[in-house]
Amino acid sequence: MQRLVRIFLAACPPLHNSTHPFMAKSNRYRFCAGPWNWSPGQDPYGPTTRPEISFDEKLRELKRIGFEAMMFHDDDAVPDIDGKSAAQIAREAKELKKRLDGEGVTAEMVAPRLWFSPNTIDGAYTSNDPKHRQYAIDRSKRTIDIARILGTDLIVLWLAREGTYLRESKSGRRSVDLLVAAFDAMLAHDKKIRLAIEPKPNEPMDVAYVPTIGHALAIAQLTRDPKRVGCLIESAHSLLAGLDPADEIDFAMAFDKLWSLHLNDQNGLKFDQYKPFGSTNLRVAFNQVRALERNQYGRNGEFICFDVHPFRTTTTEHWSAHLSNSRRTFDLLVEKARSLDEKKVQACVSRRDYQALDQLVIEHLLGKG
Ligand code: XUL
Repeated sequence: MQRLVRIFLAACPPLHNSTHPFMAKSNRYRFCAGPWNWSPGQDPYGPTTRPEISFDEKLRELKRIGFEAMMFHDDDAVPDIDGKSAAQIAREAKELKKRLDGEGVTAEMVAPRLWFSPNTIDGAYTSNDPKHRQYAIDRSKRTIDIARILGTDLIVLWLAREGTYLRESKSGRRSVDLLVAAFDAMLAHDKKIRLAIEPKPNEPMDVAYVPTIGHALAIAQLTRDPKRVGCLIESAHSLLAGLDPADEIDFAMAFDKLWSLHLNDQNGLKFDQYKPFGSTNLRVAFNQVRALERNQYGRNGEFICFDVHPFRTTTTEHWSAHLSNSRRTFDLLVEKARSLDEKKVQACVSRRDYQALDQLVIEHLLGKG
């Protein structure tokens, strides 16, 4: 596959040429990354391989590679949030907003990080301990307060520990009720915010309660204001559920509920790999881009976020390459999606000649038509 990627990239003109035929057409896409995407390289088996860099450096890098927005966990925006008063949190969030405005960078979303605290060992909103469930709701309200100050109405909920290691330890039915109660408390806290649920089938839990977009959109219907509960798709999470992320995109967009997107890639059913977009399966990436194009993703101001990490082997001087490469691959695939000969596609479809359709797509990706 890597050889295929090389051949494919070699067949295309360089993107830094501003006269490139599709640059103007694709400029409605705007790009975003989070501070955690400049990670220092640790994994469960070894320590960091790069020094931490400051938030200021990350912001500079984000701008250097032409991204317009940053996404935040609550404690990316206000570090050590649990030890701070509401007033202090508000003060620090305002300082951050000033910094972002000064750089012309938008805050895309804020997400409560509900998987680090000793209060969320047994889950957050679905913990068996009522004090811990209250902690999760109170912290989510602080996240909403930060989002309001940063000027975004989007709260992303990756339900990291809402599931079980052991099915008998919780009731699935009760967990649905608890999730709805938590979402309702957030919706009541601020009448303008929207919740984007980010499903993932496993990791860190053995089995999660909200594994797919279908689950996310179904639970949205049980809340006090279903219009304000949508979803975020992360490519790897769909792949880990054994689904095609392009289908998840089409499904969410049929409901007008795809409010954010984490593009990345994943080699099979293993740990979450955060690989650069298109790195493992270029054709699956192509179909995600086609789905975004046919649904006009971005028309309401949504961003393309890349939730990718540098390989552990990456050295400091190439620290942003996983992000700029993901964007370059995305742009190239936009060109490929726009230049696919739809008449030929339709002719294959009407003859029911999917063998020819398969080859048409392969050769198109290989630069042969
Ligand atoms: C976890 C993950 C997170 C969320 C944001 O798998 O992808 O980075 O996207 O909390």
